[in-house]
Amino acid sequence: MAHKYHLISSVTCPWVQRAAIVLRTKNIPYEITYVNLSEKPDWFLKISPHGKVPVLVVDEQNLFESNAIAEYLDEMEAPKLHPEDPIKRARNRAWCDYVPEFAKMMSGFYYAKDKKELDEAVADAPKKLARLERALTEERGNDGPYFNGPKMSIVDASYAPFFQRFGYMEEVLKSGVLDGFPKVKAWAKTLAGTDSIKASTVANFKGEFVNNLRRRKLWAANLFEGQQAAE
Ligand SMILES: N[C@@H](CCC(=O)N[C@@H](CS)C(=O)NCC(=O)O)C(=O)O
Repeated sequence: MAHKYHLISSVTCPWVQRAAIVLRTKNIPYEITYVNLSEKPDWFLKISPHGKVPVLVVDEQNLFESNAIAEYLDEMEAPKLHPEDPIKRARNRAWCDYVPEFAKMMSGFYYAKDKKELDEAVADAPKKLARLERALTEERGNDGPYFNGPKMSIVDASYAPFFQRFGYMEEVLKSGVLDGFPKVKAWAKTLAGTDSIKASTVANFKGEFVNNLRRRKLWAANLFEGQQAAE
């Protein structure tokens, strides 16, 4: 019998988006509920051990942590996104483990409190991007366009949310930091054009992203001055 999936989300969360991309890539129908993380409802606190999204309610049971959710979905639902080969699969998992470090670097761009912090984030980026460029060169042995080759994987689902937000920043910042990493740049472009990734957020996601910067009074909001906010 097909399982019933209910994703508990917040609009701009990249970790929820990882789960949503996996669900969409596998064409799994799911219900979604958005919670306000600044006023967490009691029902949410009861089902989320860390008080964080995502939570995936599977029938009557709750799963938390985006990586565990992605792994569960890959075990349960076809098609498999992890590679068949155990070594490749373990290496894919290792690159998923690198996401939090990568995310810290990328979010340094939009969570910077002032111009100095943003400049530091730009200066720090090449170190992390070089690791990914090397991974894409050494892991793949083909022209992609995804992390392992022609097929989407959990690695793609995990990095895509951060490249998407970084892409919005680059539209206005134009740091050109990806230019030194052609494989990463091409990968980010592929992810940005992938339907299951485009469908994994609310429709006016860029507006929501910019609203969030404004709400949190982050320095990067200045870069989007004059751009229309989300409704
Ligand atoms: N390691 C977690 C991170 C999830 C996370 O940080 N979620 C944020 C929203 S993007 C959250 O729920 N924050 C609320 C809080 O920390 O109180 C995962 O991968 O699921």
